[in-house]
Amino acid sequence: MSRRRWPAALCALVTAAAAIAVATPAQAANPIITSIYTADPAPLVVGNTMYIYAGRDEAPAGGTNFQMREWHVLSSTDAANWTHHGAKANIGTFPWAGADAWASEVEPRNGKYYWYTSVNGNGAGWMNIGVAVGDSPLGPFTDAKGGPLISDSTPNSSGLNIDPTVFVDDDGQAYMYWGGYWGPRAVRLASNMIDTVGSVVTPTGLTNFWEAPWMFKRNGLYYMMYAANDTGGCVTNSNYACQRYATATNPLGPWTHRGVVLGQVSSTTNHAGIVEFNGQWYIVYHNANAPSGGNFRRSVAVDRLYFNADGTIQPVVQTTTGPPANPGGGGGGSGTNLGPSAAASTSYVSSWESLAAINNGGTPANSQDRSNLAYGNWPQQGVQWVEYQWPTAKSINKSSVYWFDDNQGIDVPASCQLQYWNGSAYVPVSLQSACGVAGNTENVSNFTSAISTTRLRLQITSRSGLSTGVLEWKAFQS
Ligand code: FUB
Repeated sequence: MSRRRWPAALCALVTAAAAIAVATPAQAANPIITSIYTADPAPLVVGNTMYIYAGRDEAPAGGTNFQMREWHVLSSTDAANWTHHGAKANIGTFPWAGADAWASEVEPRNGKYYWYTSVNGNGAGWMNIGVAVGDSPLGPFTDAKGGPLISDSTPNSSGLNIDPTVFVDDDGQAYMYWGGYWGPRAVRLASNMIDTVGSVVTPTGLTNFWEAPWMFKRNGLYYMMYAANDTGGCVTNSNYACQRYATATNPLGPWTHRGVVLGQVSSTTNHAGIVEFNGQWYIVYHNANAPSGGNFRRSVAVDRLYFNADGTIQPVVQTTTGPPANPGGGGGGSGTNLGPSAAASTSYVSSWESLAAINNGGTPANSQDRSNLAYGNWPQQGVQWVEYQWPTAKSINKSSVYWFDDNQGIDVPASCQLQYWNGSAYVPVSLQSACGVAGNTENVSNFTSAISTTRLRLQITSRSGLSTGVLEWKAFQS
């Protein structure tokens, strides 16, 4: 696959162009958006919404190189009907960069959203990894670091420092994988999410790795999907790429190659992400199938992804229809909500608020909605908790929490943790992604496997100088 460098230029124009923000519905079909060309999609689930962060292809018809200056965001509450929110970051977001808004991924942590990007710096070397940060999935995003997180001068960096994928494990340790030109790399990230910790390592076992890693965890097993371009079961012509995958029992490997997830697509590049949403798994990828599309005019598509009972992944069936609408059940969970049948307790409740709010079955309109009571713990700060207790053990595989924010002393928390009583102690529930702290939405937590317990606890850590509250907390029977 040829890649040509193009001169760093036009930053100011980029900023102006990206300021045109739109929120328009897109059709339920593949590609999911055809009003512009989009590429390198990275899905993220926050509450009952799936977001896709994607680059924009602006090459003219017949163009022979990438022209990419912006990163756009789409969202959906059913994985079929998509809203285009426009460009939420661009090359101008990074004052030290000059061109090439290539693949990116957003990772939430501590109530913030970190957008890791491949971008061409102005200085020596070519591609760098930058990181922007915002307070919501839609930003606004600003440069978090003032310079690249990874560059050609990073010891043991990849031959092409592109395509970051960031993963935060249950113990809070964050990892970043990235790389191109057959050079995968990995490094630990600090809890501030904008510094690396320790040495850059070269992971082993990612057979035929070319670029575009995507990391996730399911049932305690780590998965790494990545683009390969070999002709030994991957593609018919090595100008194209497929998505292979490997698994590991340690986040830094060693990895064991498992096969092809997504075969050759109609564009030469192949870049994808995998996510669980409303109880089903999806792959988000790009192809050249939009009208007048091409290798540098790509478009994002979404399809279902299926696991076998042994944890291996079935090869994806690429469709033109996209997946059927999956709005989830009961707003954030599809099983029976065990909250209303539980006895609730808490470390502290303000005398004018009500603990009964958390399991009285309300559906808040937003985080300020007190119409069905509100639980708050002002003036307490730091760690507080609410708990459900049942007379007999319940099997639970999902939780959702709607945070209270009174725009005064109570705000969404800095972090949260689900814990359960194992008969002798409270222990953390293993979640498929970090406990969500977004306002104005249900923060759904899928457990990596169902737990059986009589007591489920939601531990809440406040933001500095603030207290916390809950409007509704659901615990779903598996
Ligand atoms: O879109 C530019 C580059 O092409 C990405 O960074 C790669 O993953 C490939 O899709």
